[in-house]
Amino acid sequence: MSNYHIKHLEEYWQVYRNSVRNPENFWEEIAEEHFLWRKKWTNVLSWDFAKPEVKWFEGAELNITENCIDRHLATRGDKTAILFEPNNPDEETLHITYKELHERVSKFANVLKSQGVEKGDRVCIYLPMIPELAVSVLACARIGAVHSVVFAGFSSTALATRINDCDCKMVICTDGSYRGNKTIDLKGIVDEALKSCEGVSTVLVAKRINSEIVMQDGRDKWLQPLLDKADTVCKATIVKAEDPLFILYTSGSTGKPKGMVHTTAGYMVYTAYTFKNVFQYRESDVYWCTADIGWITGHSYIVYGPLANGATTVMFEGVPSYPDYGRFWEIVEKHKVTQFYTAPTAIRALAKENLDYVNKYDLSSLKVLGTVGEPINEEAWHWYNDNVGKKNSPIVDTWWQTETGGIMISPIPYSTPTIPTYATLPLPGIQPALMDENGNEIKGNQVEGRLCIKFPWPSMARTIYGNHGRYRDTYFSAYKNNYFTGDGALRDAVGYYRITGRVDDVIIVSGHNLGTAPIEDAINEHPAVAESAIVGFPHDIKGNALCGYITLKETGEGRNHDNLSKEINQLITDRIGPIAKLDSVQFTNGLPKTRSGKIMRRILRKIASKDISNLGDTSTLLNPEVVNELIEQAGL
Ligand code: 7RM
Repeated sequence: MSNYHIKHLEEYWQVYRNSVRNPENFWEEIAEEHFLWRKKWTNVLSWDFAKPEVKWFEGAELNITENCIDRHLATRGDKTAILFEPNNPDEETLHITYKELHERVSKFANVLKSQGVEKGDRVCIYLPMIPELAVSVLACARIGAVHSVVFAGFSSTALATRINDCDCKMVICTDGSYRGNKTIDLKGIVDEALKSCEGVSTVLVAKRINSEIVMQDGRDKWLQPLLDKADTVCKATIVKAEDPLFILYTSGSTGKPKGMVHTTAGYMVYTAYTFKNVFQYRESDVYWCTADIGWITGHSYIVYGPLANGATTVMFEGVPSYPDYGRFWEIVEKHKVTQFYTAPTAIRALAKENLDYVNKYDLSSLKVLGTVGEPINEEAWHWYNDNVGKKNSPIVDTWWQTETGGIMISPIPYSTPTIPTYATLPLPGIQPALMDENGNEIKGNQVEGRLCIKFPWPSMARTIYGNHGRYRDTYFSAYKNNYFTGDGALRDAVGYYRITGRVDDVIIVSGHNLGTAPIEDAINEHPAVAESAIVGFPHDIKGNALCGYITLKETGEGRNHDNLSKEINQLITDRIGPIAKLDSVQFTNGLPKTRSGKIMRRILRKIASKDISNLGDTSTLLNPEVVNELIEQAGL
């Protein structure tokens, strides 16, 4: 029997050791016992990081939607698969059972077929967080089409780039979307994008906000009438283990976005296994990940991982601040959410607000709290732990990437003792390594270096769409025979990992390597500070000096900035040392963030260096107006 469900720490270590000693046996047993295969593999793994080429479960045939839906029908047909919570709390929650999901996906898949979509074709999905998003993703998978979900907050330029890069022939969108008390004209954005996308012959439009939109004759079709006519049965198209399942774009530090290609069997096995263990999902649990399906977190841990386990997964259309800052907690209470998974940026935003918003609700259903997306600072960790978890729910700080497909380093809740800011231990099958500047592995504990992965895991991206050379150069050339993550990390005395941030966030000041995270942690301790970001800028003597961009809490507004700067530098001196003091401080109303909540330090670096001639790709910014404000403030 394989060890699919880890329940205590000794078991983790035993499973982990076994997974490293014999990775192929380890994954083969899990694959064999927990999934539905139409044909078994002939070879578990073949790999060569020099090419690079990785294949898992070669020879196997399957359909991932049979694993996520059909096989649950007999035992869980009436169980809620997707619990849809709309933007507006007055609108009704929707409970979509596995049976209903099966019918919806089948119908949608038949519509895709009727519109000429075939196995291997790329379909761009540009939808808000409504059931059609999950359903269309699964409908593509049902017929072996490759979905490319583009987050429906991206601009028309960003959308067009992504449609063209992988030659999508179809776009699926809505008339518009709700975001808090605003609506967004999604169809207008699609129309603008398609002016430069010749390959798109069909646009399927779902109605969401009932706005007046222009339908282009021959190209645009309302989804609902097509669904009404569609057959409720759609035989799953059986695909090969290494057939592509989806493409998902991730922004590079420069240049055009990278279309990461994920394949079918390995991705399914890994996301299912990690979902089960990292969230300790039990049959009657209600799991909620607040991410958007437009990000990898939503693909792996709203759709595929949970559904492969027959789970109930919440899909939330709205934002944390509407109708007020209690919305998340209201939903937790209403649906008795057991696992709650969100991002540090959301936690910090909520921590800025009155605690009454949290305390008003009964959060006692919660068993596991998760975080992902960036290093979580200590203050945010404690706020989450104290006020949401009531010191009673373990926090899983899950480190992973779009490229890794699934969670790589994370505590197993109720097994791994947690420490704030530590992602702790590698999951079974994951072999991390820390590297020094000369490309050598740093062995032992209490060391810091660049984080690599030495051995393939089932859900790793196989290539960058249309550019295998870039895939090799970006991930497999810095450290021979290793996958390079782009992150720095330290390993403490007991072997726990702490991710210190992107390696490009390391700033060398007077010859000292300073990570941005600990300095930001120190600044954030100041009671008036809401959020901060540190960047380096050229300095005649130090090489680099530090500039801090700081947003204040309501309580800090109106305070004298010179005094605040002094207090903040004193905190940094106390926590890290005078070497890490800021040479320049800019108080601001906001920090430039990507739509997935990551601070775009690249832009701050430019402003701090007083070089704004070329700000690079800003199409993924959530709040471009902040950039102008910062530029003005800096007198540039
Ligand atoms: C899942 C996701 C990947 C980058 C990654 C890190 C950072 C993500 C954590 C984290 C510290 C974490 N995919 N990151 N999780 N840093 N602790 N728990 O976010 O492709 O969008 O981003 O995000 O730098 O390389 S992603």
